Amino acid sequence: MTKRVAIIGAGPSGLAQLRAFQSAAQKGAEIPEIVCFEKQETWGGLWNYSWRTGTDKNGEPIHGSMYRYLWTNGPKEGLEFADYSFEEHFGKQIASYPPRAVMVDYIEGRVNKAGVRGWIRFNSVVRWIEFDEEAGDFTVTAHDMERDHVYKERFDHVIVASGHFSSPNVPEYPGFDQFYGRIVHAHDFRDAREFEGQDVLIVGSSYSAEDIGSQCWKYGAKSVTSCYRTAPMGFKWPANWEEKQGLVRVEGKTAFFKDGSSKHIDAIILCTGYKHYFPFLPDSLRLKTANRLATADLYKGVVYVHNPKMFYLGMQDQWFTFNMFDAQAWYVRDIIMGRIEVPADKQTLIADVAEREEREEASDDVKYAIKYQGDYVKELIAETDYPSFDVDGACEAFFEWKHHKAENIMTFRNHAYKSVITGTMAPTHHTPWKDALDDSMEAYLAN
Ligand code: FAD
Ligand code: NA7
Repeated sequence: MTKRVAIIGAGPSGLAQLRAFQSAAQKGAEIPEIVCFEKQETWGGLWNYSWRTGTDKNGEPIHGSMYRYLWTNGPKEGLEFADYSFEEHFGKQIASYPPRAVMVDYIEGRVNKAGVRGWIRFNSVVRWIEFDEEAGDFTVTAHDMERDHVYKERFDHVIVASGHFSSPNVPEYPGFDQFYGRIVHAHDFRDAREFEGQDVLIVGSSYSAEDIGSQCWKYGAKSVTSCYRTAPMGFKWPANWEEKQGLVRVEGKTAFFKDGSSKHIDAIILCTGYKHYFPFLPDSLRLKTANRLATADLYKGVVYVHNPKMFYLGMQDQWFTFNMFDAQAWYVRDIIMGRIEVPADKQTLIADVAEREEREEASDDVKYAIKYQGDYVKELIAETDYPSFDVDGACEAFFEWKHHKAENIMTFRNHAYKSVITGTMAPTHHTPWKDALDDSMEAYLAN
């Protein structure tokens, strides 16, 4: 009997998995029956923009954390699909930090070409998954929101590709309940213009803090104050941006910081990260990990050590994204199709995880971390037929990006890099990022 495989989520990771199976079928292999469950009404995962916050039209928690005017925060040359270049999609080379709408178009282009949309059940929320020890298979309970119908189906394998930047980590500080203004987590941030003319406090010091603060600055906030818990971002900020040590409390419209200083603020944006959250999984199948490069309990970063018939994609903290999801998806496909063998001994799987953790912890250096994840991508693609590409070249693009950010955090997106897939240099964008207020695809492609 043909194997059945369930994929949870049709974001970049789930779509990578569909493309991996389709590519094997295209080469003449017999592939399992694939069912991809997606709770949103379309594909693209986080890259879909929704104005909604809180719950969707069906009452389900909104998945999206994307906001208007988002341009990629790393160069596109680091994430390009090895089997589908930006040039193939757009018919020309494009600038290096595309806005969200351009990225959605690119993501869709590859899967439209592959013709895999029919494998996805949209508006379908996975509610629960159980493993039957005797039968050795999984029962997936799904809710078809269109028909308002809950049903169960059995699968030989489950691949969880539900993302991990959707369920917000929301700390509370003294005085929040009495604050005279808006307090919002990055997950619910939608449009920087809301904060025009305001003194904005950003809590956190990672990607969301940097980019949401920059958005507010670009679209007219009066001032930005960011505060860190562990380490500052340390960029050379514009005159109306100040970075401060940890927040202690707020009182009325005043924020107090660890160094004893205080500041007037109108709004607080919590850029305090996300939680790996899988409400559809029992303890025995649920991944429990921090947001790090060497994810807990995943052999080769994808096989769940406590049940190797179950896989997770894209659960790592991410330097590499789309092409890493591809590397993982091709690898998982080949395990399922019997081309790659997973060691039967659980201790071997656990030892693999321990070795990855130890290697990640060996250095705090950023270049080391980028190379670490690049090496991981290389390790996986060496074992499958995913088109090999110059991963070291992609690491170099990331190193340059880091350098450009250190030079000037408000101009790094004006730089261009060379594609490691086609070897073509990207054009410099026609307008500096800070002046480009229109983030539409038409405006961006007008080079
Ligand atoms: P997601 O994109 O989160 O997709 C998961 C999918 O699973 C969703 O469609 C969701 O609806 C579905 N799903 C979840 N639960 C269920 C369920 N129970 N049943 C059915 N379906 C379900 N990466 C970059 O490379 N460059 C960037 O510039 C960049 N910017 C980012 C900006 C923000 C604000 C955020 C939050 C992330 C950003 N990322 C960026 C990283 C992002 O994680 C990846 O680009 C990518 O979207 C991850 O893909 P994914 O498929 O693993 O997860
Ligand atoms: P990250 O990268 O996980 O960073 C979370 C940040 O939040 C980090 O600076 C944390 O500081 C900070 N944090 C967490 N809890 C607290 C509390 N309680 N108080 C103060 N600060 C806190 O999440 P991001 O949202 O920035 O990025 C996630 C993805 O979204 C990324 O891929 C981007 O591309 C977009 P710490 O250093 O731990 O002290």
